[in-house]
Amino acid sequence: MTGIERSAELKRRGAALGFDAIGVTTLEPNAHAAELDAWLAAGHAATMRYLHRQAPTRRDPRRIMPDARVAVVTLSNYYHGPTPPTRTAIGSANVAQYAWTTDYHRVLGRRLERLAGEIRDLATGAATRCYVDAGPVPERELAQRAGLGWIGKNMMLIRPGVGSFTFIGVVLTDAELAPDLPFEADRCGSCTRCLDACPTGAFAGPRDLDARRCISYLTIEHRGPFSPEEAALTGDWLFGCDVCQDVCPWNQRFARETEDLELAPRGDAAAPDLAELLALDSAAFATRFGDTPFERPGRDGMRRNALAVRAAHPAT
Ligand code: B12
Ligand code: SF4
Ligand code: SF4
Repeated sequence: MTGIERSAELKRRGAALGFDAIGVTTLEPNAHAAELDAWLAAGHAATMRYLHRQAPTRRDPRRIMPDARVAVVTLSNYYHGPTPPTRTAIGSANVAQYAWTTDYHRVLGRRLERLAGEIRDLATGAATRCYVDAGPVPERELAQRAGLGWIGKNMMLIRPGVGSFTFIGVVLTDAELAPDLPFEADRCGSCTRCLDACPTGAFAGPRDLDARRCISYLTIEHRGPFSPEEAALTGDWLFGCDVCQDVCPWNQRFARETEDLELAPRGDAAAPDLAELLALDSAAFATRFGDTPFERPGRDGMRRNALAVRAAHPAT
């Protein structure tokens, strides 16, 4: 089997496993390492120190697995349809759509392992390593290079006909697989909707998000209490934020509800009741939300977020 035939067969098998798109790219040094360095130097990573530590590897992804020849990059659509602007009036608060389901690290981690199994079946003896939102892997960069879409001004990987409500997964391998052409076009054009709509003014410029002002960072990655300014920034969002994706015309026109049963929405995660959430002790929180993305900030972080929403909406 040639590399071209193997890539084509792998994409067929990957589609059968439930991936919405698959591309292959080689592991040259990151063409946008300068942008990464400038972003880190500007302090836009906030307290995410691991991004500074991982920078040498993100600049040169071959360091992750020196024998790897290619990255097989996957997209999984998690869109659940248009959302109301706020739900605080009925006693819950906004949760970003990616967190409405069982933690995607688990779901896609398992699926990527099955894809890795297919790679080993097509190339006997091949080594494989799977990543989803973990490790020093420049996932959006690799997805763009694998031809899956372009990087929008909101920094999201956007795929024509699909949009940006997608998870990215990566399998590194030493198997011989033919790479795809990179997606070179920038289809944002003169649009600036995402930059203008961000409720906290978190974009310092196109493709330059200052995490210190980003609701997603504050509600998910920030540790410890909020300052009064940070609490005011989070507004109606209990966990994550979708505004810069919701307003994007490529999502408004093309995003379709996922049919992926493993990513089906769960009511308790999509619209948690604030009073119930605040009443949970650590053990009850772990039982209820231990397999969801809420586990990342944990019970204390989610309490902090819920109290910030309450402070903004005393009636809830
Ligand atoms: C840290 C992180 C965050 C941080 C910082 C976000 C940011 N914009 O960097 C915070 C907590 C804020 C965050 C938020 C979100 N995140 Co996040 N996050 C990550 C993580 C772990 C690292 C990203 C990173 O390195 N950022 C630093 C910047 C500088 O690097 P970068 O984003 O890769 O950008 C590269 C390109 O922009 C390129 N570049 C720069 N200029 C140009 C110009 C051109 C022309 C080109 C082609 C490229 C290019 O250079 C950069 C460096 O290589 C990745 C997983 C991973 N391992 O990559 C997930 C990841 C990016 N997040 C993801 C998601 C889903 C989200 C949220 C939507 C969640 C939510 N709803 O709340 C938001 C979206 C916010 C936003 N608009 O970016 C997905 C994105 C999927 C996609 N389709 O793009 C990822 C890939 C996880 C996954 N496996 O699915 N996230
Ligand atoms: S996720 Fe929300 S707060 Fe963060 S940049 Fe996008 S719109 Fe702004
Ligand atoms: S809203 Fe406009 S500028 Fe922002 S990512 Fe979408 S197309 Fe690009």
